[in-house]
Amino acid sequence: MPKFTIPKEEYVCKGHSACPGCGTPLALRYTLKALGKRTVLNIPAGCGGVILGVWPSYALKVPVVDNAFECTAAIADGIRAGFDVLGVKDAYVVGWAGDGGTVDIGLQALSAAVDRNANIIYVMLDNEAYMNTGIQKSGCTPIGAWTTTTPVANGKGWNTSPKKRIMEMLVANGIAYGATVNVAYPEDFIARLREAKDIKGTKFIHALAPCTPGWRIDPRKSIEVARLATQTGIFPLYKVENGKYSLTKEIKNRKPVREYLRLQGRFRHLPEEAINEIQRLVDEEYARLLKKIKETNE
Ligand SMILES: Cc1ncc(C[n+]2csc(CCOP(=O)(O)OP(=O)(O)O)c2C)c(N)n1
Repeated sequence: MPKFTIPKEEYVCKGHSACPGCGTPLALRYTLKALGKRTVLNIPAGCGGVILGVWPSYALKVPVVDNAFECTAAIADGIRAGFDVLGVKDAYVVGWAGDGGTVDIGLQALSAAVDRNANIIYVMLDNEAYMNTGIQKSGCTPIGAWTTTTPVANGKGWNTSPKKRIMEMLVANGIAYGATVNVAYPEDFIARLREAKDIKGTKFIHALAPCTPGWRIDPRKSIEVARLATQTGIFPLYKVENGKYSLTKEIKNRKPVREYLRLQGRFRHLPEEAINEIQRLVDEEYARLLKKIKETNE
């Protein structure tokens, strides 16, 4: 008999309106399996806000506050403060925003919450663009990707700016706990949330989740693609606790980034030299991470 480590309870119901192969419902399920029913989600505009349905249909078993884009972390902190006044100690408050709603639009409120060490969990659902409004580039769009605002024509035009180093920014800002998670690794995803929930202060979870129309992938390959992001080292799984970095998923032999890129239409245009350059950048970034792990644990 296999030993199941993932809680059976489901807090995301059937009938949500996410696209087939979307990573967002999985990330929501894992988050709520880890935190349980005494959780309030606080969601701004983006796919996470709209796939849950329109009243009287609603696909979650926990309450959601639908907030303005810029203030996810501020409102989460406000709810926490209200709970504290009321003496509610057993509930978790989660800010849940997309990458656009975090690294671009909601960054100021998030940084201010870290300054106050607000006792909240902030999950950034990273599908690497503004997907809900039609695949525009965000600060988390990777180098090489096609988006509607980085259109490719005549062998050029794809996104050339690197992903914003949001974890680095928040570590420099003094975050209590930070971790990267990936919907292709549910046990690890749940373990990080469980770890985060008992730490006092602001916790940041950077969750990678594929968007099938935005990444131009076969919905049936969504998890395979997400797993390759970690297996190639493009999206390493690690955490930062008390300033100390550690890998949460060791990848012994990293696969070539080509395997990840070639499954996705958003990278289809890339010539061989661009793929080699992306490989070089990923190797460089991975080495930086290993160095940080070494230095912060000495
Ligand atoms: C202040 C404000 N600016 C712009 C919008 C329009 N808008 C709605 S959803 C969205 C994209 C959200 O992207 P992201 O946060 O990455 O989430 P995703 O849709 O990819 O899950 C935008 C720009 C808005 N609702 N409010």
